[in-house]
Amino acid sequence: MIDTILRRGRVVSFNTEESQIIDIAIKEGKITAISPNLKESASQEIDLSEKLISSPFVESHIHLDSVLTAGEPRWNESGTLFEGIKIWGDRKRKISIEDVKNRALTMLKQQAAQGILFVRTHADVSEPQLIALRALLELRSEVKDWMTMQVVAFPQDGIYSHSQNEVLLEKALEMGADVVGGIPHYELTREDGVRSVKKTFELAEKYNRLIDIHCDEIDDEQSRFLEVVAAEAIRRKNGSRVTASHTTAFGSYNNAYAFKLMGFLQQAQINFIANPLINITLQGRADTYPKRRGVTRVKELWQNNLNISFGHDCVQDPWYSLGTGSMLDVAHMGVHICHMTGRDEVNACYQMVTGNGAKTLNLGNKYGVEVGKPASLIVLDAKDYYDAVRTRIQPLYVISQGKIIAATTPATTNFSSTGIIQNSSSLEKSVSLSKVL
Ligand code: 17E
Ligand code: FE2
Repeated sequence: MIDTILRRGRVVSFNTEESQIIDIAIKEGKITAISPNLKESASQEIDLSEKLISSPFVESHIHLDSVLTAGEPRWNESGTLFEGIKIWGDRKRKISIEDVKNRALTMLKQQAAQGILFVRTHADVSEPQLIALRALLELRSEVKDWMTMQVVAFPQDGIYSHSQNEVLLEKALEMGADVVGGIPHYELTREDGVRSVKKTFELAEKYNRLIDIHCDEIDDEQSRFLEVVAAEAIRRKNGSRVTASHTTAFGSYNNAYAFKLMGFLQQAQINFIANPLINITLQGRADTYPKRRGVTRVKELWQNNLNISFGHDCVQDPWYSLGTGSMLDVAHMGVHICHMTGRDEVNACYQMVTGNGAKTLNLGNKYGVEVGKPASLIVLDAKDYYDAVRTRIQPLYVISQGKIIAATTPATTNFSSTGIIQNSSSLEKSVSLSKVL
């Protein structure tokens, strides 16, 4: 017996933009059939009325340990990365397991309601108790039935800036972090930065983990650790397991160097993550006019067939006091600041918050709307991907591993030219989350 059938949903091909109306059968959390007209019946049947079915959103880069702390203990007045690191340094002296778990769980529910079912979060491991890491590892197992989390051991203050940080990073891997991080541009010297990249690769090999390095997150055109990351990946032939996050300095490199580097990046086949909302706000702060956009060469990386995804990076924290967690907000900002306004380019930006993120996270068979895979998908009231980016609409349904974990009733507006509105209660928007949360 089939558990659930989703009737008359619309799938759209990324390549041809052709759409097809299909039914999807779900049994024991998996997709068992996809066909235009399923004969079988199920205990739960949902008519999707030709609404768009999409793979879920993937949040490939967020710091869940610092979410929802904006203003604590003070506001970031300069708007810079470095003031953010200072403020977080003060805030993290007061963190507890409960504090981190409560804020992170609130965020994960908000993300799930917006169609995100896969999240890679950084956990600051340059804090002697490793509280953020412990909290996020606990949460990773507590939410696994509805949300897939990856935790990066991220040495926010640098690996060599403090004698114990190298030990803490390795301890974090022993404790079960999925990914090794680094922050070479924030090490005390260029040499320490190079050494830190090598250390990250050594640890990844020793513990068989993925790599995600905060790399060249600065407007300084002399910040050139991306070439070191690429060189390590070329020598070790592990590019698909490596990610360079931010790489904002790449936007400031001269074209002659950028062109040479692009060739090395193609050899390395590493993944990239840009964070448009945060890159446009944290970078350019030392400029007068014209001010740089502070974002990496997203369009050129995409045109060179390199895998690039978009992340939110922060929601209401010392680095960025705004944000809702929506990946469509992120894609929308990406379209603007990366000049990705062509039809194919907007579609590409949608892929940067879905399939490209899945590739970065090495999700493999866990991701995608296909027979035999987990039934994890979203339903959007949008004509196509382009329309979804334009409207940034919240999903009608979010289905995780076969269960409907969130359903949203769209807001309706009653318009009256006479100024008399009959029924104002229908203006209310409601979001319901099922018991699994
Ligand atoms: N830490 C960092 O080094 N860079 C960032 N963008 C954030 C935290 C959010
Ligand atoms: Fe980050």
